[in-house]
Amino acid sequence: MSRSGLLYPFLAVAIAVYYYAVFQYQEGQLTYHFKNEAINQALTNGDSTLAQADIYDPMKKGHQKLSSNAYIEHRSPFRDRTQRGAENATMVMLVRNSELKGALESMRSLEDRFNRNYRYPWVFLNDVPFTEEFKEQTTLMASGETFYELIPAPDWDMPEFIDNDKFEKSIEEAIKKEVIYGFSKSYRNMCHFNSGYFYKQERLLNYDWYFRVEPDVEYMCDFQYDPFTLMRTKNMTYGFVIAIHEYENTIPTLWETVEKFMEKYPELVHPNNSLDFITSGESDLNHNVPLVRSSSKYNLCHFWSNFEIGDLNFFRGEAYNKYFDFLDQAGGFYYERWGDAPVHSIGLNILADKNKIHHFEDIGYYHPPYLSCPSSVDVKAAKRCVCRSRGSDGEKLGAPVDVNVYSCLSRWWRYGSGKTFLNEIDYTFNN
Ligand SMILES: Nc1nc2c(ncn2[C@@H]2O[C@H](COP(=O)(O)OP(=O)(O)OP(=O)(O)O)[C@@H](O)[C@H]2O)c(=O)[nH]1
Ligand SMILES: [Mg+2]
Repeated sequence: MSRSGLLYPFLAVAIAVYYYAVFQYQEGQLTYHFKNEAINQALTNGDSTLAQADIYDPMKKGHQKLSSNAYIEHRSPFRDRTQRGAENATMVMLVRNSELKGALESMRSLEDRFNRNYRYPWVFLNDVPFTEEFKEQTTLMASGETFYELIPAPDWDMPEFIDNDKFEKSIEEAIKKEVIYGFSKSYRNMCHFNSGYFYKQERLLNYDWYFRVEPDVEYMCDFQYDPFTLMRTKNMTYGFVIAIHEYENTIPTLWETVEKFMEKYPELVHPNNSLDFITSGESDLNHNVPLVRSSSKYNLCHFWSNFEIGDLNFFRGEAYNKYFDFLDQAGGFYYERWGDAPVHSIGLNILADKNKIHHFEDIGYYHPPYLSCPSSVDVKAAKRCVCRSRGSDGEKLGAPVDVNVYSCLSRWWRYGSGKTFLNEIDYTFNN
């Protein structure tokens, strides 16, 4: 055969090979496309068996790796956020967008130690809208539903009846006297809001119980029970962990205002109140060290309100609201720097039955600069406590605050609902 005679069969074979290759490639692409579609469909339908069977296997020869991370088990969209805990309760965090990292740290700790087994919702409150980043990251950290609420301006801003000049002067004065957070106007709004408005927020009207959480705190022991259920079944109103003294220069006229309130509304003072807790002054409860000086009958003791588990109906009730309105009208949230901790606390000490206030002695808790941790070795082991020895600033932390001289806990044991012993709770090894 001549050379030119070979050319045509050769061209025919080359064209056939070319078209075969193109066909194979396209079929491969199509199969790949449909396979991805099928996987995506399966993922969307929640069919994880099919999805997983076809997901990228790095050991399989020639198995194309998807250009997304779809081979990672696709959890988030199907994550079941249905509440498992039995109570009509929520976590609540007032927080700024800039505190996202601290919010995540607190959430991580509370979810791991408690909420992952109960999936109670989280309600986030803010005086400005939450950023998408804040919402996305906190929702991924939460086990339950999440809600993001913008506080209405009238609930956050300084009330109109406050005299602005007097307010500005009080800020200058507070700066001179080095009152803690005295320079900050927003801190005053925050304390005012936490004292009289958090429980009025529309979202919280759906719930009976709240657990207040702040950014940058840590829960250091497993809960091992639902504190909301404990509160309900033991008929409690309010739970705290730490009780300490307030800085007197933040509240120069708070106590006289409280006394006026009690004179005006004697019928609201509970017959089984815990006024002795906040007015007694013997120093044997303080290692015989003189008490923090106070110029009024108020000994400055209060429950540290960055941790609270409470009955929202108590705060929404008539007695507390008359009390808050009375204090509000006196102006001390803005002319002084009244904190929500002494305001909540004194309200409870006057208006609630002292036996309905519960000291959570078995929740290890850290809010800089103090920590509280169970002292029993057995309880610490059974509840898997890891009590921090250093603060978030790296400073070595002393012993738990509970029985140091700034703590008011011993006074609560004498004048409040008494001391319960941890070994009344069944933490034995075999149960
Ligand atoms: N949205 C919002 N939240 C605030 C503002 N100021 C304070 N908060 C929140 O209110 C709570 C109390 O404020 P903190 O700054 O922790 O006050 P504190 O506990 O007395 O002081 P620290 O020792 O700094 O923790 C925290 O949950 C804060 O995130 C504010 O201006 N806007
Ligand atoms: Mg704080």
